[in-house]
Amino acid sequence: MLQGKIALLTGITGQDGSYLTELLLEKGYAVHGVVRRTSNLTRSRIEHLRSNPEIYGKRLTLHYGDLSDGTTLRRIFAQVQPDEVYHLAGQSHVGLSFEIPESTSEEIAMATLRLLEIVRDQPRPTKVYHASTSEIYGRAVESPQTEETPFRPSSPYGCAKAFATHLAKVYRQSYGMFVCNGILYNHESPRRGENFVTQKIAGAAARIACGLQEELTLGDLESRRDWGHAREYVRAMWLMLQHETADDYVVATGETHSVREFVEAAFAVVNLPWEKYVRSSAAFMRPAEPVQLAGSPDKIRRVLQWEPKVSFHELVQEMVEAELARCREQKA
Ligand code: NAP
Ligand code: F7E
Repeated sequence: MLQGKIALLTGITGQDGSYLTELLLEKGYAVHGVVRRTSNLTRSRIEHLRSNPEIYGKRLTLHYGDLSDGTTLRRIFAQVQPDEVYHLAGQSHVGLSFEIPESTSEEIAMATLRLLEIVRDQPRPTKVYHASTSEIYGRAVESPQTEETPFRPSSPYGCAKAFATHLAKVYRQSYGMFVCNGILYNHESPRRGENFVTQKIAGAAARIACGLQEELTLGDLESRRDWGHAREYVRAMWLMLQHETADDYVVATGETHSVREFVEAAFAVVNLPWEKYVRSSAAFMRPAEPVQLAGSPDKIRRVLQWEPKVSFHELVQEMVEAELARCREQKA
């Protein structure tokens, strides 16, 4: 167990933030998280940690802050003096980024700049993990993509992340800062936000099976993604900051599946014929889609000995079963 390290997380209430917090607490870290002041105080993904008196207020502390509020972020840094910063916060929905491009770019691109500037001013070296994404490759020139593949983003989200990823490299090269880009491909779990396709499908399959929903409307069923499990991907984030040198790593399974295959697998878990319930509508199609997003995990396997173990079918099964349990609770 590593004693005494202090981690600061932005995006602690998100899917990845919640799994990473669990991992860091297990490893003996004191964990600090930045949370937004919102009208809804429920932070469901970390509620089990917040309500545990052995953890909350002892090894887990939450600070109010917003990515747009540089003075507050600076104050939090001064109080916490983190050894490691995991920058996970930001608008993370690609489809939505076409509707709210300005705030998406602010939260992703400018906020990362703001955070790197704060880290640059810290009195002692602070390691930074930046949550980059496969979306920087967009209309990729090759498949699978590696750390060397040129950036060709195809959405406002991808453009903002490409800026932030490049900036992280520039700060590493120019100021010798320890900054790593984790170029993560889609990773899912029962904690995935409900407007991402996997959770939408898992939730619908379960609710239809329980008689709580009648049909499911999706966008492009032929779209393909490289899907892994979030719990495994946050371990990759941690490993990057434990290595002696800062670098960028693709985190992926190397395997792709279509949205249709996800639907088939999810409805198979509840033993229902998906064709009877699922339809496709232009309303959920995007102005542009990346092509052939499949990542090569070769470098991270070789350098950090990380590899994904949860299979596509295990992931689908876990997500649908978690949704079935929720439905049963709702009905009880
Ligand atoms: P998520 O579930 O959508 O969580 C996003 C987090 O960011 C939430 O904690 C959210 O807080 C916080 N946030 C958003 N805007 C903020 C602001 N202005 N100030 C402070 N906090 C703010 O995302 P995720 O799936 O965990 O992903 C984590 C990061 O990895 C994101 O940057 C995402 O873009 C990136 N990424 C994700 C994937 C993936 O497949 N999951 C792949 C590659 C990269 P609230 O709870 O208050 O909304
Ligand atoms: O879409 C298609 C959609 O929204 C996956 C984020 O975590 O991963 C995520 O971005 C695919 C796309 O994830 C629906 O058009 C069809 O082709 O689940 P998604 P995403 O856009 O890949 C990357 C790596 C990130 O960095 C992001 O933060 O599924 N699709 N029908 C649909 N998608 C949604 N959301 N809803 C549908 O009804």
